[in-house]
Amino acid sequence: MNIFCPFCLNEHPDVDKKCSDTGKAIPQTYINAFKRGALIFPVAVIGYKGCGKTTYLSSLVYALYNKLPTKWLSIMILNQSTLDRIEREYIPTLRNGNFPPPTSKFFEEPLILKLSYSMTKFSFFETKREAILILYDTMGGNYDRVDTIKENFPLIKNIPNIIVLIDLYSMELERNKIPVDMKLHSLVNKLYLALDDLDSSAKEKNIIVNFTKIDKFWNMNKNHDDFKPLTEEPMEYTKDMTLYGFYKNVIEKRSEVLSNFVKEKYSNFFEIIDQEYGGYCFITSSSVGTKPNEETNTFSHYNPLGVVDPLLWLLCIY
Ligand SMILES: Nc1nc2c(ncn2[C@@H]2O[C@H](COP(=O)(O)OP(=O)(O)OP(=O)(O)O)[C@@H](O)[C@H]2O)c(=O)[nH]1
Ligand SMILES: [Mg+2]
Ligand SMILES: [Zn+2]
Repeated sequence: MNIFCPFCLNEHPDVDKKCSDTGKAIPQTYINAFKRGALIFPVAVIGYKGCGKTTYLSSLVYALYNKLPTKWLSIMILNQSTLDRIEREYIPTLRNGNFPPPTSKFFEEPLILKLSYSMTKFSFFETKREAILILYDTMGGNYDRVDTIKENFPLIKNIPNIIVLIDLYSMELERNKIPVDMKLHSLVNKLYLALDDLDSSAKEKNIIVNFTKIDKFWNMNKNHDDFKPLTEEPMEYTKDMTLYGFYKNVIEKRSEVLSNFVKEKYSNFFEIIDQEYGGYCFITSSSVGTKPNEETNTFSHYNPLGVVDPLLWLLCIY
């Protein structure tokens, strides 16, 4: 039987137990889950330099352990390198109120983890499911040009789910240099061209637009009509909701509000996503849940908000 390899995202015979491309061992737990029919979700986190990708991924992992009701979902880490990164880098950094250093590799070795969850599509019908997440952190510099996307992160061609992180507040501060709609459009435009050149296609990708660092908008006057949908805090995940029956609706309703906002304000960006990409969803998040001290780049209170929404949406649509 062929196994979908989490490292090169191609197939290898299961008896090989390692990736012939990278030489890395494919964990037996991964192979077993694959054979049991676990859903596989390769996900890339992309976005301009400093938009918050590494902080977001760290917070996402933290939130999977600490913010979601275990009634919804439980987690297993599938290899030592993922455990190392979580235990030595991601969690201690955030728990100390610090941010991660800038990413210096074009893309990091993926985090590989397994989620077990129940999908209650109807109140009387509960199905247990397994999903394997293969999460790729990437370097922001990749997204400056079409050729750097192609050369530095060609794996994107085989990754069906893309979280585009956007630090809208910073872009708005710089709008005199370049209009925000153009800067946003440019990112998905370059990605579109790179995917075509790599013999893939934007139409095959689910794209989740994540307006991150949303804490920066919280102090804004709530009546400031221009950015109103961004001044609201993302919801906490609470036990009394079910993953499918209720929370999916919450995400999709919110996405509709945000998509109207984007359509109105950043129409070129909206149209390329709406017309040229596959499924899409808009969300907001704050990886730290508080406004950091700008001078020291540290924060005292850590409470990630909205960070699991992209994954929950993906789990619900498959
Ligand atoms: N206000 C606020 N600032 C954030 C948040 N997340 C990240 N930041 C800021 O953004 C900076 C960059 O975050 P990173 O996660 O390193 O960004 P990145 O996209 O991984 O950057 P590269 O790896 O260099 O492309 C941090 O040092 C913080 O100053 C957030 O949730 N809220
Ligand atoms: Mg980074
Ligand atoms: Zn491989």
